[in-house]
Amino acid sequence: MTDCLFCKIISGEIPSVKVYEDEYCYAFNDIAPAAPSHFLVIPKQHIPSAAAVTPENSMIVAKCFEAIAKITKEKGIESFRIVSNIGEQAQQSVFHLHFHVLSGRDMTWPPG
Ligand code: IU
Repeated sequence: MTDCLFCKIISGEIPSVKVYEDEYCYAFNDIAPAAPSHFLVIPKQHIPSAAAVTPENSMIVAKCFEAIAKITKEKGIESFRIVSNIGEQAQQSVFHLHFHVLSGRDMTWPPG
């Protein structure tokens, strides 16, 4: 999608600090980290949110979770939180599916 900020990050049009990349996914450090380690894992295919996952594209979501497992293992991160906000009430601000991966501090539950 030409006007999607995360599609522009994937293409390199908007700079990012890359953490990982494969055929299906791209991961980069969040510009406004909410934890000592905070990166985002996004599918290269434009999917607006987790609410738009279908039998046709769900394999890509599995690939994102494989990437999360791989990255955290390589970084030695044993405890972390995965968050995906869907819709404005849940504070989604970029409408390209993304998984926040947060770690490095004590967390609370329920989230705010
Ligand atoms: P949200 O769940 O849609 O609110 O998350 C979007 C995240 O994307 C948010 O944490 C931003 O700090 C982050 N982000 C980024 O890392 N780089 C960017 O160029 C833009 C947003 I735009």
